[in-house]
Amino acid sequence: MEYKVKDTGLADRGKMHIEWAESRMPVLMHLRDKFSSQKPLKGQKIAGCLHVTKETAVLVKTLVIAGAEVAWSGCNPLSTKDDVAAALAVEGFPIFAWHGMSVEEFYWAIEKTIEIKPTLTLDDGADLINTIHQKHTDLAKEVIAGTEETTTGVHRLRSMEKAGALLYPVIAVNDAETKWDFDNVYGTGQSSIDGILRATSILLAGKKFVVAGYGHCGRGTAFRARGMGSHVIVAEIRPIQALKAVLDGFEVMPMDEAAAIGDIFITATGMKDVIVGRHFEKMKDGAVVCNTGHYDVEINLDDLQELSKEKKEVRPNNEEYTLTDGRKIFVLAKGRLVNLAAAEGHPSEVMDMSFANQFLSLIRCAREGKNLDLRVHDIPVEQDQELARLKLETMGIKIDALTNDQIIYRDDYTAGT
Ligand code: RBV
Repeated sequence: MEYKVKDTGLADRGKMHIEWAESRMPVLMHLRDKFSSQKPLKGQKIAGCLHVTKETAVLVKTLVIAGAEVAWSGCNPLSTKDDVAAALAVEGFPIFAWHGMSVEEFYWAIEKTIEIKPTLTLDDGADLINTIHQKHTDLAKEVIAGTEETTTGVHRLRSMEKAGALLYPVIAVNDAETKWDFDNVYGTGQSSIDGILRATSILLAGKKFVVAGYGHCGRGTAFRARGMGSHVIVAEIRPIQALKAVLDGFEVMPMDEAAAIGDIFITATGMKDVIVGRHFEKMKDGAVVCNTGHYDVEINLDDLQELSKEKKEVRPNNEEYTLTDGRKIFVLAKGRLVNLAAAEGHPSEVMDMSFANQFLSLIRCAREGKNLDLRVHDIPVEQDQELARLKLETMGIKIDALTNDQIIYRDDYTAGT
C-alpha cells in the first residue's frame, strides 16, 4: 500500500485524536454501526479530497467499514493534521497529504488518488472533480457520481452544469440544512475565532472586527465575534444579506470605509480580491487580516507585498508585513482558511452531521448506480430530517409530534377563522 505523509512517528498521537473525534460524532458512529454488516459500499472505489483532520479520519474509516476501497488527499495545502495523516497511513489507508505541501505536490497527491480509478468521488472545493474533468475524461465515464462538501465547490459545479461541462452527477452535500445551517454557521464561527486566537492570542473584547460576507460562514463568525465582546462590522454586496446583518444588530458599511476602522478583518465571501491594495493603504497599524473562505484569493497578498518593505513570521501562522510607511499588518495563515490552517477546523460535533450526510450520499450514489441524472442533486429532505432527529436523540433531547387531528387541520385548506 502506497502513502505519503510527513512522519509516521506521529501516528500514536493521531490515533488518539481520531478516537477523541469518534467519541464526539455519535450520528456518524451510529451509521457506521448500522451499515457495518450490510456493506453498502462494497465494490466501490472512492477517491476523496477533503481536509485531513481527525473528523475526516472518522469518515474515511466509516467508508472502509461500509465496504469501500479509498484513496485520500487533503483539499488544502495547509489544513492537513500530520498526526492524523500518519495514523491513517499506519493503519493501511492510501493517504497522500502533509501540512505545508506546495501547489505542485497538492495536485500530485490528487493524481495519486485518481490512480485507484474511482467509481465515486468526494470533494471539498471541487479540485478532484476538476482534475478528473480536465485531465482524465476517460476515467470520468467510470465514475458513478460524486459528492461536494463546500459552498465554493457547489458553486463551481453548478457553473459546470450550466455550461454542460459536467461529466457525472454530483450531490451537493453542502446545501443540506443539517450541513450549511450548522457546519457553515456554528462550525465556521467557532473554528475561525479559534484560528485567530491560536495565531495571535489577542483580546477580542473591544476590538473592531470586520467580517466580509454575510452568508452562513460570515454570519456564524460575526455572531461568535460579538459573543467575545468585539464590535462587529459587516461588509456585503447583496442587499438582502446586508439587511439581515443590519437587523441582526451589526454595523454595515463598504470595505473601503471599514478598512480604516477595523482591528481584525476576516473574509468569508468565496470571492477574489475582497481586500486589496487600496484597503491595506488605509488600515491601522497592527491590523490583523485573515480569511475563512475556501480559497486563498480573498485577500490580495501580492498587493500587500508590493506595499511592504519587510515580511517576517512572528508566530506560527502569523506573518508581519512592514509597509514602506512603517505600519505593520499581520496576515494569518497566508490568507488560507484560518480555521483549518491555524486551528483544527470545525469541532467534531458539527462535522458529525456534515459527514453523516456525506456517508449517506455516497451510499445513495452506490445504490442508484448510473440512474442518477447528470446534474447537481440536493440531499433528500427525508435524509436531512432524519439526521437532525438522530442528532437530537444522541443529545438526549425530545421534541413534540403532531397528533392525527393536527395533521388533518394542517392539510385542510378549507379551514379559516
Ligand atoms: N471542514 N472540515 C473540517 N474538522 O474536518 N472543518 C471544516 C474538519 C469543512 C467544512 O465542511 C467546510 O465546508 C469545508 O471544510 C471548507 O473547505
